Amino acid sequence: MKNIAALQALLSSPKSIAIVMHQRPDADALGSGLALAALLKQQQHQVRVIAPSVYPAYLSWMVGAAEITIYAHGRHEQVAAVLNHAEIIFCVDFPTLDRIDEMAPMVAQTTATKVVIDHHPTADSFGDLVFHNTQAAATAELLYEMIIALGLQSSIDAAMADCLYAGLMTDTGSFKHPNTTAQTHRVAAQLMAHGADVAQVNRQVYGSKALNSLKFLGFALCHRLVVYEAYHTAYFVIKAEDYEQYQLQTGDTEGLVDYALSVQGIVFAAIIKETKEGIRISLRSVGDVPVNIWAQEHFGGGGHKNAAGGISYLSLEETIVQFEDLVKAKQEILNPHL
Ligand SMILES: [Mn+2]
Repeated sequence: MKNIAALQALLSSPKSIAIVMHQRPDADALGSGLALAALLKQQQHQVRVIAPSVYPAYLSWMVGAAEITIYAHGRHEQVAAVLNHAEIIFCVDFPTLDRIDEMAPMVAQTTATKVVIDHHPTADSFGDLVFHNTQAAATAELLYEMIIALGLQSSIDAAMADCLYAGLMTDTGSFKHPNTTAQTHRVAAQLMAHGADVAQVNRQVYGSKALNSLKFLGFALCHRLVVYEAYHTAYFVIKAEDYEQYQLQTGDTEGLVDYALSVQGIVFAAIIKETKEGIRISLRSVGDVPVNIWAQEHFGGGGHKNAAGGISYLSLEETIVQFEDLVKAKQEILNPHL
């Protein structure tokens, strides 16, 4: 594996290490970051894990989650101190620094060796040592391969295996998205051999929903779903008042977009969400509908070919118009038979 000898050399003596994941971390970012932290701690490194913003409550079972420093919780100075003190900064599950928002300049200006571990398509990767593989279904898959290449497989315990398995499971939609490969299944099998409790991870991630979030799902399907059959497109518009009415927490709209994509004949789905930071857009597609390019072109974002996101600073109404214009402009891709 390219760069692995350099990483091995870097880690050959105890170091002060910061692990940074993307904002609003998902199970892959969090699971990979925490598994890496546990591994490095075993190797006598001093490790701190930083998240730009809060992680979903259904991931709080992950080993070390409680010790994560969350920048958005007023920990600006603490985060700056950790980053400035670090000799190595691992950047996990994001390809460009804008994914860590306000923390971007703080990471960029440090003298630490930046090690990127990621699987998102990108034109310009940053970092001194880059482990980047868009064929990996999840960062967790790539990280597992790195651990093997480093010769540290015997260090993987059940708690770490659970974290990595959660990343694999969620980034593949439970091993059903087209990013799922034979290698993904091999890594999953290895993680089970290392003690990953598949039923328990499933239950914690998918089977521990707050009742209000399920009621919200019913409401959103009845009142917030728009289906454009002619364009093979379906999307949800989630208003700020919906968050309040259903007391939604971070992660409560996770997976909602898949319901739009599961409608018969739909190849393009979206959630348009009113948030404090702006109008967040999540895009999903099936087949040859490149939503990462559309997210980049129209909403300043990016991601994978079939799963991407971005943000709009227009009003909700204007963003919906912009989205509908996009759908119309792409009608030949969305409906080759029009
Ligand atoms: Mn990922």
